[in-house]
This record gives sequence, C-alpha cells and structure tokens, in this order.
Amino acid sequence: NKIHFDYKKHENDHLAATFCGSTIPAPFISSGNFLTVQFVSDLTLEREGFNATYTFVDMPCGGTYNATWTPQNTSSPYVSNQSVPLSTCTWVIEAPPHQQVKITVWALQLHAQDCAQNYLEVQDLPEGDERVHFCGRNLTALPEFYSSTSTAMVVFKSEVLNSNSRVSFTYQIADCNRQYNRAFGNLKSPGWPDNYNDNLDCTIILTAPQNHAITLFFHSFDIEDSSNCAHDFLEVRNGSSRNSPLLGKYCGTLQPNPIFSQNNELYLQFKSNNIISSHGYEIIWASSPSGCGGTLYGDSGSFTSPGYPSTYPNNTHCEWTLITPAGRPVTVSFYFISIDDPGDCVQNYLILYNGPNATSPSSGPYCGAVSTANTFRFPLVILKS
Ligand SMILES: [Ca+2]
Repeated sequence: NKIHFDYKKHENDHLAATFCGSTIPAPFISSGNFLTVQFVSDLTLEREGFNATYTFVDMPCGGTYNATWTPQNTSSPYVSNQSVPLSTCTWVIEAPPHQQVKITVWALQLHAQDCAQNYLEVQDLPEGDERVHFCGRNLTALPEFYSSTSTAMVVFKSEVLNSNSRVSFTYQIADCNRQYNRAFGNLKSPGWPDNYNDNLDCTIILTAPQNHAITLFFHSFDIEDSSNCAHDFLEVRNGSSRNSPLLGKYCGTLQPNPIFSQNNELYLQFKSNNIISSHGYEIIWASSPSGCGGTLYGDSGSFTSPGYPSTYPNNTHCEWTLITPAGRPVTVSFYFISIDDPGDCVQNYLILYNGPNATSPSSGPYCGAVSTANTFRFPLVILKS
C-alpha cells in the first residue's frame, strides 16, 4: 500500500515521491499551485491509512495563468542584495481549447553552467511535439516557443535566486504566424487535425542556421481546390519576405513534391477565403550544410533524395537522422530506390545505421534499382553518390 505525491496536472508529468510503511514523510512543497495525491491499496491487509494537512505557501514564482490575445509579462522576482535558495518554479500557461500558447523569453540569466541544476525548459502539456531546454553558457539565442497543445509549461530551475539568476517572459494566445529560428521541425495548418478556419492569412518564416539549405517534405495535404488556387492556398518563397521568388503555390489534394531551398530561409503564406475549408497540411522540414539531409522530427513523415522526383546531383552526401518525439523505435520503409552504380555499391549507395552515427550497426549498402517494400528500424540514413 502506498501514497504518491505528485505535482502533476496530466499523466506522465513529474512524480515527486512515493511513500509506504510507517515512516512519516517530510513536508512536501509543490512547484506550482497544483498537486495530485494518489492513494493505492491492493487486495490484502488493511491499516489505518494516513491523515495529512495542507496549506498554501508564498512561492517566489510560478503558478497557473490564462493566456489572452494581449501579451502578459511574468518574471522570477528581482532579488538585489541577497540570495534566496530555490529549487524549481513552474508556470502553467493555458490557452482556450484549440488555441496555442506563444512564449517569448526576453531575459534569462542562469546561476551556473551545471545543466542539471540550472536551466529553463518550455514544453507542451501534456507532452507533445514541442520542447526547448536552455542551460549552460550559450543563452544568446532564445527563440519564441509555440505550443502544439493548448497548454504550455515553463520550468525555471536554479540553485539560487538572485540578481544573476532570473527569467522574464511574455505569454499570449498564439495567432497563426510563426517564426522559427532552428534547423528542423514540423508545420501543421491551424487547427490540425481539424479543418482550418475561414479567412486565415498566416505567415511562416523558417530560418535555418547560416550556410544550411532547407528541405520541405509534404506529409499530408488537403487544401480547398480552386482554379489557380485563387480561394485557399499555400505559397512557398525562397527567402524571408513576401517579395522573395515564388517556389510554388499549392491547393487541392495532390501531395506537392518536396521543396529544396537555395539558402537558409523560406517564407510560407497560408491563406483561406470566407467559404469551404479542408483538412490542411502537415509538413516536415529539415536543413543541413550539404543541401540535403538533416534531422527529421515527428511521429511519422516521408523524405526523398535531393531533387526528387528529378535526379539527384553527382557528389551527393546526405545524412538524415530520424527522431520520434516519444523515443520509440523508428521504422523506415522504402518503396523505390534507383541509385546508379557499377554494382558493388561502393561509390553510390544508400546505407542505414541503427544508432546516432556511422559507428552503429548498419544495413546496406544498397544500390541499383529496386521497387519492393523494405522496412527497417534504423534511425540514421545516408545517401552517397
Ligand atoms: Ca476556402
């Protein structure tokens, strides 16, 4: 028979402690304004159980807040000439159903570089696709965070709270505009997997690291079909503005071919008119210095060699690392390969590794022309020509 003390709002959050026997547990302080206590007993032996008292305490920071369309600020308290020992502050930011939360961290100082004791973490609740973790020395790049669910959680952990250890951020309901400064991610139409709304005009700007080129792979696509895509459409431009060269304008249900950018920026615009909506889109994007490959992140997706369905160029070296959010094994299926090689797969080949790098056990190399369904549980895929 045991008691769980749990500062969680949803399954899979933080289990704080489990107790049984007759030793009285020490007082427990939650990190936010919620605490779940679970009492479980089995089929045998009955005892008195437990009694407990609870009260609130003034915490230095954290709590549950409702996001509004107007940005609101919150901070850890400013402590000027003393140090307050601190463990964790947790903010839970809730948006209305079917909306997302936008978090903008505009100041972050950490007491020490020990990443286990001093960090800022922002993630979806319950745990979804999005999670960012800041610690150590490099705190200059603080990208905006958009939740994929209607709730975001901000955790600030620090050994002490003082003028050199603090965080300030803004939270609000996210509109459909996005600006991502990172190497890879997923894009879903607003409301996904439900239909998108009418009268949307959303701008999405992808900025990968310098010298990277971006690839967009369309995983699902269903936008109201109309002549010249005049009603609803997704436009992709090679650059960072509305005036950048147009790479494609898409609508209907035909899945667009992958898009290979020429530099590290892509500008997407998604527009819907005032009548008829569809399912929308799900896009996986990756980037790398070689113009192909990169990290592919998500529950499921698809990817191709560079230029596909045209031919790949000579001197290709692409490495894709496949990561699933829950850390489950990755399954890769090939329906078609056409890689020209004299036959020994030494110069031109596709190879898979069952681990994070090329020292892991491999499958392949493969070359030639094959059109059978081959399935692998390997997360690293390399194409060389
Ligand atoms: Ca429409």
